[in-house]
Amino acid sequence: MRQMSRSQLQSPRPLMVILFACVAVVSAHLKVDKTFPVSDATVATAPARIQVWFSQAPIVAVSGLVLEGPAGKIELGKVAPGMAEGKADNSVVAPVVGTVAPGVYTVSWRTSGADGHILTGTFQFTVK
Ligand SMILES: [Cu+2]
Repeated sequence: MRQMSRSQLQSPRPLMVILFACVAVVSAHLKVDKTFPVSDATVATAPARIQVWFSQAPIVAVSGLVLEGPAGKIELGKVAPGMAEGKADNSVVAPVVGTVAPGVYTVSWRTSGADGHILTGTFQFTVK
């Protein structure tokens, strides 16, 4: 019995180590640098693509973009790594396949940085 309660007392220690490790990991997560269309912008013409740039290289294989407007989901093409001057530029991009009529649109993105943790977010833009 004594042996058992001693090991139970010691059990919080590994847990604390894990919690501290998580705090360190969270601060290393990628963040959104910029988007196309620009977040909260009102644009005169429907965008031909949706693109999100991050603070570090996104893992494209686990990345997703969803475009949703007043009429529901708008079809997007395959998500690909964004390129600038022949190099991957820490972005993911998808061509807009469906018709984007005037209205307020929400983009939902999903990706991961080097540590493999899935991160998600949204931004909005308006087509007038
Ligand atoms: Cu993480």
